[in-house]
Amino acid sequence: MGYKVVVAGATGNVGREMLNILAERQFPVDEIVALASRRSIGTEVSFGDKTLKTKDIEGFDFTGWDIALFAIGSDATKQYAPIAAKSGCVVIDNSSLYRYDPDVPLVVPEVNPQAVDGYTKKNIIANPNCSTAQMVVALKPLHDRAKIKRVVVSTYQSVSGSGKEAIDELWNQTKGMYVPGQEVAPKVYPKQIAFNVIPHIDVFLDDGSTKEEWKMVAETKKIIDKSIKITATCVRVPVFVGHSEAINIEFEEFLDEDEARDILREAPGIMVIDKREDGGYITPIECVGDYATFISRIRQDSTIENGLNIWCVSDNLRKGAALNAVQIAETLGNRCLKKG
Ligand code: 2RA
Repeated sequence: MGYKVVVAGATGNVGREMLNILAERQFPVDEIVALASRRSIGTEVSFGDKTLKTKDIEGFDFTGWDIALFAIGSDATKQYAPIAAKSGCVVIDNSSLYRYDPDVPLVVPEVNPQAVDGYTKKNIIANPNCSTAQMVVALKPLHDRAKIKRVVVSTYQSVSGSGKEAIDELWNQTKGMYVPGQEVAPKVYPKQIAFNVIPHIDVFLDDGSTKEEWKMVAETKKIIDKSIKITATCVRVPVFVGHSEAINIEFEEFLDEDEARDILREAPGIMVIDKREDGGYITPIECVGDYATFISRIRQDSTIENGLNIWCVSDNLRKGAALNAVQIAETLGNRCLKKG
């Protein structure tokens, strides 16, 4: 006995990964359907060793379906999530639309699994932003041991966070640097991304921060503890998949680096790779396809009384999106949604 599962946005990077991970983790599926926008109907997508033909999300009847994983962006989510939720299908949404709604749980299963219990208010559960997900996995076990006062984070985010067009732009722009006449002008990004970094993700806000930076602050407070002070600088880098983060943490009390390393080694979802030698740390190219949130460069920050620095890397399409969504479905099933 399993669940009737919908994957909406099945032809996008995240939607395809949702199908891959549902199959990899042998999520109990009795029936599955892949939905896409009209322009992608009929596109074939893989679900383990099966091939699914995508159907039109427009007019789809969600009645009788148990769980819908949404990876369709905020505008389409606004249109279809209420329809699905009203039909009795629990929506696990990867867009930012519902993340800040007090009646919608925002969940990272390693951090606040109990929050899924609140899904009944709107029959919707929100997936956090990719750069938030990996950070809260790293912060929570440390926060439980020595309450976190303040976080300063700089992110190095891959282009896959912006979608397939951005991946193509990095690839073609890089090639174009070597082939005269094949230069590729910036389109997805305001400036060249090949051999460059761009300190601007999402829109600028009145205070000079960007919405991506605001998301990390607001979501971390909702998921872990609203008393934590956070400041973020989010940067786009010429990497295809894998977000990296340099995280500086100030605690209410001293936490020794060795104890922090031991805590992280035992924490759910974390892989510590931390040797003070050439190659003794994780890099984004090594995290691709993995489930783990990797932690390296664990060291005291002696410039403040109770400081610690860590380096955090994870596959933004997996823990940052599709894996977290599937883990929410697993948690929902284990805690409150009976099968079949
Ligand atoms: C990005 N976090 O990396 C945003 C959305 N996935 O572009």
